[in-house]
Amino acid sequence: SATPKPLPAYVAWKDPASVIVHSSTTIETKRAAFGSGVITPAEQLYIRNNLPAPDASIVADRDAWQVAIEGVKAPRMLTLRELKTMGVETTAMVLQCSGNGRGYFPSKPSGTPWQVGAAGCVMWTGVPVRVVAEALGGVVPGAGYLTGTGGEKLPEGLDPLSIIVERSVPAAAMADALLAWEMNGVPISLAHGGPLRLIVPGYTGVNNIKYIKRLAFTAKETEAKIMSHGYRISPPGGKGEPSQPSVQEMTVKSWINSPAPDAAGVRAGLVQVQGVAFGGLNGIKRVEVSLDGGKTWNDARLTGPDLGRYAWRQFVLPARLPAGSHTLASRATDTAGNVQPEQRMENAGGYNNTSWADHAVKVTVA
Ligand code: MSS
Repeated sequence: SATPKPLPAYVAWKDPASVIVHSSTTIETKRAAFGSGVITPAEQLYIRNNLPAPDASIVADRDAWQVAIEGVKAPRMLTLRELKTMGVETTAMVLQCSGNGRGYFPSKPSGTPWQVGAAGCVMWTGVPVRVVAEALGGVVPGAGYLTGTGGEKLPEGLDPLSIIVERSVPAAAMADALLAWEMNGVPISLAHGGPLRLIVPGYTGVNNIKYIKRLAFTAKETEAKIMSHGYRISPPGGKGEPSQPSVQEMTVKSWINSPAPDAAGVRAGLVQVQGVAFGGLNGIKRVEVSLDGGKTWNDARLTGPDLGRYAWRQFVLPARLPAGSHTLASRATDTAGNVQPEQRMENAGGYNNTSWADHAVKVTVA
């Protein structure tokens, strides 16, 4: 239907004009709402919850929040108050849902048909996970994974493993991971995982556990269903299995935000073609823009501050567009030389869409 859904109560503070409400737990930033600055304001940032958000009472006394640290020599509970005494770091990072771009899969995989807006670039402040591990005597030998558990209350009568939000990432990801309490300079809202969130830079959204209640260095991946069968790269038509690759590290991607696909009133003449590019674990070396659907490419200029390899870069190509229809596309290259592919990698869940062709923008210039 054409009537937009209203914002649910726990995110009533979001800007309704900037977002598409798919459901109470899936809210996307409109492509045309992304601005030219590097940081995405909280009011515009997308929302994805696998379970309903916990009660707001968990952010009433933030410093009292407790997280269990396990798989270290001296495992214990730590309060947020204690974590704040242990160290502090700020990292800018692209937070992107694993299914961002699913809406461009012609196979229409089940799940939210996100276009570009299940992503944003945000600043996280917290204590580095490695600092916490060192303070507790170091990681136990043989721990190959970092496992985070979400603090949602689980519905009764169900096998907890079938529903709990618990994910494992390779322990190496610990190098830059944070236990974060601020987002964009203010305490993390409940909707984005306050009071405390695990941040794993360079990894897709699902690996960044909100309201984290347990952080464990483990020998194996968690057996939670969201890990073993969810978020797997399955062949088209197939089902998720533990043997398939998990959706973890992000790879090089870019898209144009302005002019937006449905932009009205683009006038012939000089146009600033703008968008964002990021490399997942790597920084961005180059962005090219095509004004003819990918036949020819021009080097765009990176604009704004470089907030590190996990942040996105804004880019611009000033272009003279004559009246008529144009297909604009962008193609990014990361610092390791990986080039954004033309085609998506087909998979049943509609994950990891980095195709520049899928993200191309058709505009009509008057
Ligand atoms: N966490 C928790 N705890 N829970 C849930 O549900 N989800 C995921 C992450 N984390 C969850 C968590 C997802 S899935 C995502 S994207 C993210 O988160 C989002 O975020 P925000 O803040 O935006 O909402 Mo896909 O891959």
